Amino acid sequence: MIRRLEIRTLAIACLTSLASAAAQAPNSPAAPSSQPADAPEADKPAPEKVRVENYFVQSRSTGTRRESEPPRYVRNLEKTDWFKGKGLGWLDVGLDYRVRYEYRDDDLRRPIATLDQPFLLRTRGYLGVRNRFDPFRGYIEYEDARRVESQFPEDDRDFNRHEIIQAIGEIYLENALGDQRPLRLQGGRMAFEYTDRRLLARNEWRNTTNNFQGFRGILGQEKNDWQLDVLALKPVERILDELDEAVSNQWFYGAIGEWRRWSQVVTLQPYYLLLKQQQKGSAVDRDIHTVGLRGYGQTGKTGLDYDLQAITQFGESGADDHSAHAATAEFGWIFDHEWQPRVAGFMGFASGDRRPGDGKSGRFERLFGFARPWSNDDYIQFENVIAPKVRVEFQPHQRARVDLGWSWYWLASETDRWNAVRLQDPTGQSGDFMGHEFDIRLRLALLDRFDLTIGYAHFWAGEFPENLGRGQDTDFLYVEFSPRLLP
Ligand SMILES: [Ca+2]
Ligand SMILES: [Ca+2]
Repeated sequence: MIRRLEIRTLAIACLTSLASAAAQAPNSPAAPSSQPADAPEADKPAPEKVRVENYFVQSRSTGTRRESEPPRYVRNLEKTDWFKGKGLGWLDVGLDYRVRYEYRDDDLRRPIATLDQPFLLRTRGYLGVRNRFDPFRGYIEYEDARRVESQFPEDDRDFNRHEIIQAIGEIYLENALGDQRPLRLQGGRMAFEYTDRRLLARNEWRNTTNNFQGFRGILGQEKNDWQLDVLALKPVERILDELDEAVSNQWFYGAIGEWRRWSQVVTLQPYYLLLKQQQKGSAVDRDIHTVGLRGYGQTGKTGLDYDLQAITQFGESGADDHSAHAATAEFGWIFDHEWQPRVAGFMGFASGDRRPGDGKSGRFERLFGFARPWSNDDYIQFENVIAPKVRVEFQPHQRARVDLGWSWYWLASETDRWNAVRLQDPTGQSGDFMGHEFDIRLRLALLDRFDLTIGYAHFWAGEFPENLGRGQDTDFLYVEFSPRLLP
């Protein structure tokens, strides 16, 4: 109870400081952003046309940087050493490899407490055609994901051999909505990330990739002052040794807006998402509506940045009425020092279900998000959780970045499940403290084409897992190499 009160005090303090930050924010009209956009597409100069102002601002909050489209490992052939000047600027090509050694001692997600030391191997390839047969464009991405040296059975987190994870046909109308405001209509299989990646993500940390099949319309582009993306898709089920298939009894719809006109102060992302599931086997009929608003930005030269989000859900889940909520808030400060240290505080909440069989479904539906920013041990998902965090990051060298943090985790409802660890006490007698975690990571760009990441996390189990027989601490160390294959 005392901890709950502390959290409430912390949340109030967060909101109060937001209000004062907003009051201090410069009220100037938006100027174009000086920060370059992620996407290679957006880097493209606009010859013979008035260069459109770039309104895009990247959030500084932890782990929320979206993968670009095409992904970052993809290069335009005109910009590579080998193919420069060969007239191949209409071809995007990518080759990517990653190997990660993991030392996991007493991983609570496993049914037994033991040491496992797997190697995770991932190979990806990408080919994209644009600017040549416009308005027709096409993109294809291959992935091979596998794991060796583990004592546990294969699963779809680590394995998906020889799979086409994207195959998109596109109609691209460059100035359909105004100068440099394209309209893109896509059909096929696709992988993407939206907002802060907590609800929709490719899941870059994991060996396998989230993807969908269906249709997407993209109105505008990243540098425009507004953008609207509409989705009508079926999630793709990963099948280990066979070709993946669209989930037959699910549809996923969405409308995701971005308002960047005021991006010097705030970028606003309102969105509506609908997951429709039909009864099949043990799956019940579900209609889960999600309405959310995220706002992030930086406040002038104060060094303060913020990232705030509120989400509500309603609908039906089987015979139950669904009503769930979630919110996240992060505030960071960058100090004036050559290492650019940033100190941040985060607070996250997602509701849990109060009581099984009471006709109400209260557990937040996490959809298709990226769980990694919640916990380095992959223990926490965006449901039934209260999680405050403190983080520090700095850059001691041009080629080295360090970040570390401490996180605490409580169940939002002590009668609901801790899903990643598969623990639940419907009586609520086992407490609500899941545990706390320290993590540290060093990222090195060793050579121009070779990245090395070393990370460590320690998890101290709290009263909830202890009372249910899983009170072991967890040590998790990893070393990850990823060479870029195209010069
Ligand atoms: Ca497959
Ligand atoms: Ca219930």
